[in-house]
Amino acid sequence: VARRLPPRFGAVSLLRSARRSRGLDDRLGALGEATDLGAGVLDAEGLLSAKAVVARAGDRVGLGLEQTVVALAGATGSGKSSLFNALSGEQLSRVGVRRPTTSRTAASTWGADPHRLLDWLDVRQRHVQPAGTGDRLHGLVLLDLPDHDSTASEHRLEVDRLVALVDLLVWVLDPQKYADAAVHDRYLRPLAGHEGVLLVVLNQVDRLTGPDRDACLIDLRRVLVADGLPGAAVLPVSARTGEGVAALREELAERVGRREMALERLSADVDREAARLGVACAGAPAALPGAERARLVDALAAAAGVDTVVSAVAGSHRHRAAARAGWPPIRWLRRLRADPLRRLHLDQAAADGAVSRSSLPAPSAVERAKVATAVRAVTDRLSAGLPAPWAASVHETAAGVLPVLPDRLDAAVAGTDLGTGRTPLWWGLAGLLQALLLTAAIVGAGWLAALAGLAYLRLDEVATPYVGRVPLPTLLLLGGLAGGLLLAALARWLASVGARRRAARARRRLRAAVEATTEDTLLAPLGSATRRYAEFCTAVRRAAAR
Ligand SMILES: Nc1nc2c(ncn2[C@@H]2O[C@H](COP(=O)(O)OP(=O)(O)OP(=O)(O)O)[C@@H](O)[C@H]2O)c(=O)[nH]1
Ligand SMILES: [Mg+2]
Repeated sequence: VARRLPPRFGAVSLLRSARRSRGLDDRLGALGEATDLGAGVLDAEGLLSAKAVVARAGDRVGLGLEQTVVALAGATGSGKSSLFNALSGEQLSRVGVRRPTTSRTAASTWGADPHRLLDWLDVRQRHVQPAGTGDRLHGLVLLDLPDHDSTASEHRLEVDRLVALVDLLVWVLDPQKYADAAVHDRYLRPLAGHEGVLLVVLNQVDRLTGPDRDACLIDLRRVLVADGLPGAAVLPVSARTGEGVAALREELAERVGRREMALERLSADVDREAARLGVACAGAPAALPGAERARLVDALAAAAGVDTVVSAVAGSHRHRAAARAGWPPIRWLRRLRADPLRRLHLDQAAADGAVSRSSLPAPSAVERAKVATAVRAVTDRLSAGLPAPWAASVHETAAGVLPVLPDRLDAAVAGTDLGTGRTPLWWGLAGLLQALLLTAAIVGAGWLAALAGLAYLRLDEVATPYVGRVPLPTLLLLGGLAGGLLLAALARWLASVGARRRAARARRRLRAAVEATTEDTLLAPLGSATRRYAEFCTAVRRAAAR
């Protein structure tokens, strides 16, 4: 292989091109990443062309860098086929007076087996130069394209297809049509800044006198500067007289020998796509201020019925305290009423996992509106600095979450341990005391009834024990009743103190649960939508960095 390589092509060049290829590899990887991150957010068509560049680069590099594909492109009659023949040293392409002449791309190749590459390019008409001819052009795959400005539309399609694939473009212009808008707008301006992958040939200079030729070249340069191609190489050539053909061959030999045209071309494509995607990268995502976050959690907590649950916790505590330590004769009245927590399906049975959905009333219209407003405020804030498509994707994420939010919040509330499981010790003691006091009262009452019965029946009175000046049965009855009522009042007061404490604890826990749900269900997806934007822009910057 070394023997067949052009003399300039040494180890240094090989190393350099390996480094370049690695750099390009990284940039292509980044471009691929950017298209993945932009999928579903950015316009699909814009992403498609970036994806195509990544795919094409893989194919092209896979075919090896030993060969360089050069296309002769230009308007009909500019002399592409004439130049193709001149460079090939043979009449390979038909040169005609009927326009257009060339309708199918032809290839002329020097060195290495070109067939895999030409298969990929889908060029059928092939001429392989015999070994030994034009050693300086070793590795050149020269294509003679149809005209781009053809009356035959398939010509233009073929030109566009190949212009996207080749490594180096040689634009063949002629003195009459060199400034045609068609070629400059459509093909040259998009290469702005990438003069390295372009050669401009002014053909048919034999038809111009000396001063005209200079004027024409100066004007052509002016047009190229306007195209954004001030550094483009311009070669005056005549395919007819052979003038400038040697210089063109030399220029081609030099570029083909570098074996970097393919990488340079792909690199230019990556630049173009990265610049296009980068347009959607102005601005940075904003952070969410704490106050706004708190306002959101407040609104969601209200909509989730936290207040209702908290007052039910307090009510349930008082209810159960009264049922255990209240005045026994009226306890049954208590039992007729349901525990406020059970009514919401948030009693102990629910906490044990038996119930996964509460029976909290659905949020009111006002609460729902408040939730929507708070979510919109947060979404607006997070998407404020983002370009339109990314801001829209943040809003879309929020819109997707909004409908599931009530159920998630309800589940969070239903799953919160409200701390109502433990019953205070004094309830049992007070209950026992209430039983004793009631028993005393009943005994006293029975005793007094017995005494009254004896008196009614005029039987002898049994001696009644006294405590001080009060008869014992009377003391038992009145003391039992008064003690029971007093104890019930005391229990009621204690229960209301406990209820307040428990309500406060339940509120803390519920708020924490709502906050966690807000974070998981809403803020995390919104965060990943904005993070995706940041990652996209990082990838685009990596793709653009040479
Ligand atoms: N005077 C002059 N005529 C030329 C030159 N090069 C080509 N021609 C003539 O220009 C005409 C068109 O040449 P082609 O080589 O067929 O042009 P082409 O660009 O391949 O045209 P299409 O295949 O139709 O796209 C022919 O008559 C050529 O003889 C040149 O350098 N000087
Ligand atoms: Mg032709």
